[in-house]
Amino acid sequence: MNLLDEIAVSIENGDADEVKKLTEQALSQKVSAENILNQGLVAGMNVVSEKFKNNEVFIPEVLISAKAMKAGMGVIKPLLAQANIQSKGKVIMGTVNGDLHDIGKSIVAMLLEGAGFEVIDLGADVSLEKFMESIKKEDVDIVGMSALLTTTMTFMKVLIDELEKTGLKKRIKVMVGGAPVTSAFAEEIKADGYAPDAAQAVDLAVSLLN
Ligand code: B1M
Repeated sequence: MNLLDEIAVSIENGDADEVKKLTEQALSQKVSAENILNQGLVAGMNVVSEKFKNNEVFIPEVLISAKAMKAGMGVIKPLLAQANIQSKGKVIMGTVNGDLHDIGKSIVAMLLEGAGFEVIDLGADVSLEKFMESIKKEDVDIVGMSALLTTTMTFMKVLIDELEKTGLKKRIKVMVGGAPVTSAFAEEIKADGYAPDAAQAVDLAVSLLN
């Protein structure tokens, strides 16, 4: 097995120490950061993502693998910035105002990152002002909102209305998700897309930008 395959397998195994060690080893053997990213880290995370989609692994395993991926990302991130590698797109993610549930949102953010998107994770309980400030500051392609409470999912329409009012909705796609959210609700509030889980959220983000 070559080093990049070993990195991918270690991501699948959720072995952060091994991923970090192998990533450093690959760099010392002059493997490019881009190859490590695509053929090692992202390849491993893609396998986990597929298994998650097929109910072969579950949330704890995804979180452990995502943490392992982050260990490798930490090693190559400075080099990727220097190499100016094209990201798939820039996504702002947040759990909506008044809602503290951030586990699902974080999984979506990690899988998007694993798939090659640049993700700005605003965390949980994100106010309209904070969303708008970041959207205006960063040249984002997609805004992702997560909500777990029936009482907070209504915030999603508030942000979409604000994006429409400010003219930003014309160039920014909005995706929504979270346990109480449905595709019918997404359609009603004029979101561009809804995904029921993190793996499908990645597919959705890719399709929104194509
Ligand atoms: Co809360 N809680 N909680 N809670 N909590 C729920 C959501 C609830 C269904 C439990 C219940 O009553 N059966 C219920 C909501 C009822 C409703 O509104 N219909 C509830 C309640 C009522 C509350 C409080 C009000 C309780 C209280 O204080 N009385 C309170 C509210 C606090 C607040 O937010 N203001 C509260 C608090 C909490 C904790 C803080 C204790 C904790 C959250 C910890 C944290 O997140 N850091 C918590 C938890 C853990 C839960 C449950 C048990 C689990 C949620 C979770 O993490 N699921 C939940 C019950 C349940 O869902 N079974 C419950 C796992 C996670 C991976 O799934 O977030 O759905 P999920 O994400 C999925 C998909 O939805 C999708 O991908 C993810 C991965 O596949 N997805 C997206 C998510 N975001 C997406 C975005 C996308 C696309 C896909 O695009 C942008």
